[in-house]
Amino acid sequence: MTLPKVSVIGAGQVGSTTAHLLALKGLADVTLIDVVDGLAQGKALDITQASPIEGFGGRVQGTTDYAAMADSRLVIVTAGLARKPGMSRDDLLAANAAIVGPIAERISRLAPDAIVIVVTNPLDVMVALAIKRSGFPRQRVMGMAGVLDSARLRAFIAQQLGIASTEVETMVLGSHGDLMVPLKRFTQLKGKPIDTWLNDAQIEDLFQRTKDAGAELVRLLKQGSAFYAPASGVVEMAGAILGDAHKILPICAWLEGEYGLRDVCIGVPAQLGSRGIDRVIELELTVQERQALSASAEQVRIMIQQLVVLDAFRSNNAIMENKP
Ligand code: A3D
Repeated sequence: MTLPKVSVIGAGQVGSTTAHLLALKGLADVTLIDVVDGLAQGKALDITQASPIEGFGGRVQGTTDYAAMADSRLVIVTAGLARKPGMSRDDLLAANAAIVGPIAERISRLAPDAIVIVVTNPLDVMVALAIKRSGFPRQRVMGMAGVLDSARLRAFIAQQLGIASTEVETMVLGSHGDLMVPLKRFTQLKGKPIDTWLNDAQIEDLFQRTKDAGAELVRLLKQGSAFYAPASGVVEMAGAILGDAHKILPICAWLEGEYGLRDVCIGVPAQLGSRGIDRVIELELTVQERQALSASAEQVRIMIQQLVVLDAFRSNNAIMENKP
């Protein structure tokens, strides 16, 4: 069976776990690319050696050569620095912009028809940067964060109630940071609203723990940040795209008027299919929910402005000339 080609840029914790899951689930032939010589090759070889045990047939190859991403159906960008204890995601802005900008240009030249999922932090700003520097339409560039933030909240609620996490439905919108917007009205179990299961103080504690979930893991791990659940989030989005599933997931998208927001990237529900984002779904939000989403978008907008000041949206001609 011919599998679609997926390239994963960055063979660190998130990238290699994503490659592993894509292979295990039989979703793709995977090309893993990293600047560190031997890293992507080694991870790919290791994953390949699991194939007879796990019974997957997809090819997994590793390389330092960006040209290997040619003809990818989907490119997943995980390259960049991860947080260290005490750092916020926003502290990564300039360093990761210098990595993601040139990668987006390479994608546009080497895989011009690809759909792109960005994972590198600060997420919402990196998605905006990838759109600008690739020149791709907004339907084909998105970020993974809402699936993870929602999964974290579902897991916390399930733990508290002692039920299966798959029974919990929720929706976390907004930026991937302190101003993320967990929607209480859209949180339910078996059709019963969350406030029939938990009191307001308990719900607020779980919302706060979700907002702090990344930092909690950074503190515990001491080196690096979360990767198992983030990789699962990316692979859920990849599966929806590769399978043309028209699944509605919370993703980071460039908005052009939806939710009254424009020219900013932010987490919203969207329907995903083989063309990327089929459409952004506009939920009926209360005034307070809308205000929370706007505040979150304003924070992203400030960081986009910081990138404008750094001149990060302009093409780096040196890289364009040196393209492989
Ligand atoms: P890490 O394990 O350090 O891997 C990053 C990899 O990127 C390293 O192997 C680097 O060598 C590689 N790299 C750096 N520059 C380049 C380049 N130009 N081309 C190719 N490869 C390069 O980090 P990680 O995998 O834990 O995290 C990766 C990124 O994802 C970080 O920015 C994290 O903050 C972010 N992240 C986001 C989420 C979200 O939910 C949005 C979750 C987890 C991690």
